[in-house]
Amino acid sequence: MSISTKESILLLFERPYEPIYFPKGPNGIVLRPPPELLSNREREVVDSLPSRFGPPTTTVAVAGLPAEPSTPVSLVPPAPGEPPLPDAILNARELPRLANFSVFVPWHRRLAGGLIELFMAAGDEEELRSLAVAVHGLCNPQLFVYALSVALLHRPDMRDLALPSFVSTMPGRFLASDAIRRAYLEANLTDTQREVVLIPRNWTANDEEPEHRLAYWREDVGINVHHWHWHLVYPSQAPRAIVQKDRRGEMFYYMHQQIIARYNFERFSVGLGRVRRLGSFREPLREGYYAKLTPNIARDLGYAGRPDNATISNVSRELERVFLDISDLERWETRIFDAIHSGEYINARGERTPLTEETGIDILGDIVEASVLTPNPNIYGDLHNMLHFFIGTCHDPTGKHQEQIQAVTEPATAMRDPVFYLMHAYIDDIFREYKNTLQPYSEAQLGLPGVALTAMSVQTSTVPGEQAPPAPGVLRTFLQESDIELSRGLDFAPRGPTLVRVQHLQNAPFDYTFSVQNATGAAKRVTVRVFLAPQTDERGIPLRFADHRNYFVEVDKFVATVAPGASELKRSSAQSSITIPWEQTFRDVDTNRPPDNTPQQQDFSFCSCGWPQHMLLPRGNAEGLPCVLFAMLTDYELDKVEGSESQEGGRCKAAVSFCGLRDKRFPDRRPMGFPFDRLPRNADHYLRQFMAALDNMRAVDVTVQFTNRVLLRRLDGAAEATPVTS
Ligand code: CUO
Repeated sequence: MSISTKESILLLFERPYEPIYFPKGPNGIVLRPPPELLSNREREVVDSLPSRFGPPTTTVAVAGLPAEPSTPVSLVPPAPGEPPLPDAILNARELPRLANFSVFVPWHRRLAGGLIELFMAAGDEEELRSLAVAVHGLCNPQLFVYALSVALLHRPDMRDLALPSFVSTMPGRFLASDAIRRAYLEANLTDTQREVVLIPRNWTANDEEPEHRLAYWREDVGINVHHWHWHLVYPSQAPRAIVQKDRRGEMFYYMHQQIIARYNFERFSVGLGRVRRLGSFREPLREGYYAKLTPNIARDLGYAGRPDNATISNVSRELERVFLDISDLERWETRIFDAIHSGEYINARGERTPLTEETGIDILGDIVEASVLTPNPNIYGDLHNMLHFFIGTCHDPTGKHQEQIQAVTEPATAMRDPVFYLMHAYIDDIFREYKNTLQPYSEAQLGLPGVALTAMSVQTSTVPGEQAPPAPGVLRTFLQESDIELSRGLDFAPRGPTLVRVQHLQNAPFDYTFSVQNATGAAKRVTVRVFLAPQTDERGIPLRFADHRNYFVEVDKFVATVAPGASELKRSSAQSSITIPWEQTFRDVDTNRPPDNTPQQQDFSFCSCGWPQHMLLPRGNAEGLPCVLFAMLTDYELDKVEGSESQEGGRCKAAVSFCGLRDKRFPDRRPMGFPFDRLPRNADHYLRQFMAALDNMRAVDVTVQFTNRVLLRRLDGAAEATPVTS
């Protein structure tokens, strides 16, 4: 069996804790590193491998590091018997192989940034593979997977590669450790004896903890994969060309703001109030959390838990090289608020520079996050990343117990912890404070003369197992069980398919119909913006627009042409600009990969960024949660961005609103979240008054009704008619 150089690079994601020279892939390919990268003992092991695993079909000899690499090699002379290695690898070797890696840790970010730069600079596929093999063999596997993933997503020559789902590569970050342990037991059985491993319910807490009502949402594998993937597409430290994506800081603000809005919507669905905002760095964190995940399968060191009412302390952890005080966070916060209220920030040269209406939110996003784009790290520090770290080490702030970080300190797991939402609600509040300093939108900015949205409706398709479709305006959710293949991530286990079954929220597909009256006398291109929000607050009291706007979640945004006169636009929920289908989130690259050199193969990797389709809607409740569906038509001529005309982001289903378009500018000139990102002109107004004089907007009442039935996923992805339980 032959394998291309490129495809053999993907094999490096498989079972990342196993030594590099173990057989990989369904065909047992062995990537054999050059002898100088192996110790004497390893060389002996490599020679004995064919008899240990049965004959591998192919051994691929990987070239040594180039004598004159495209990347700078270390100036430090190698130790006796060691090959000369690039600086980035020498530095990365200082992170212990079995430590947990996180991009929220500045030292880890620097190590990753160095490796990404190294991988990006490799002259060709062969050189990239040699470097990747060297890093795989010598460095921390979590760091390796992160850095190589970012590089493969951004190298032009690798864009047709389909990265495997991270759930299958590193299942310990996404699935309960108990299920992983049972998967190991199953993996030891023959193919016919193996059974699907069921993920236990109520694994992380019980109903005594009110926040546990939302565990189904926070611990959803799909939203956690989305968050991890988003941080891969938007790394905070890497070569500048990768970090400096169009409106990156604004995207950081908007994507996370939408997560908070969605979380609050979900809270209302289960009868909880809006999420509490972290008010002070010194207050007790009522919400404890025990993730029960073992991200590092080779070593039984799970993420640490956090008891109820923990408080953060000054941090002095040699383990991650972080030495900071709470007063540092407070100083950064004060300076950020100074910038917001004075309308000026201090740039790298120490000059006061205006935060303009055009780019202010983007710069503020860079400052608050903070990525390498932050204009003045001495002044503004590293507020958001360090909050993840301070909270996530509050159980052992000096590291004297040698305890691991908590789940909240790593993007792949942070969204599982209730404290993530307190913390990001606080971050969101900073951005809102800034947005509140901007002029409210005028009618001219909000309107679209001559074009009216005269009616809007939604029709949900028949829920499997029911006789008729729901009434118009009723959106439907239920539970579903789906299987995920894990064997690529079960280091040291026997090979062969091993499945786990997860239970998750799902929604029935639905279609929108928009009736449009175009009196301009000519065809008109419009952007259609569609949002959903709860009708009232948690107590059932109508929300004034100034507050209501914070609960609107984007469900779609698309461009359409409306003919003169009356016409209808149709759109299906599956086309949403924020979501990707289940298959893209959990892609099994061995069985679902598009044929080589086909259009479908292009951009396949980038396609994995997006909110999962099964989480498009909030859960709702049994009676039907009263919601408002809002749509707005705007003039595409004013929205469009040169060079980003295509909404579809290449040849895959793109989640443009959350992930942008690959190598293009963000395809909508308006502020992200428009028109809900600013205060209204009249603070006392409600949504209907905000819309009153504007024919291009419409809001209709809908409900989201949840049925507590579990349906099984058919092989074609649809839900089975027969429920597993009812
Ligand atoms: Cu995504 Cu704080 O940035 O979690």
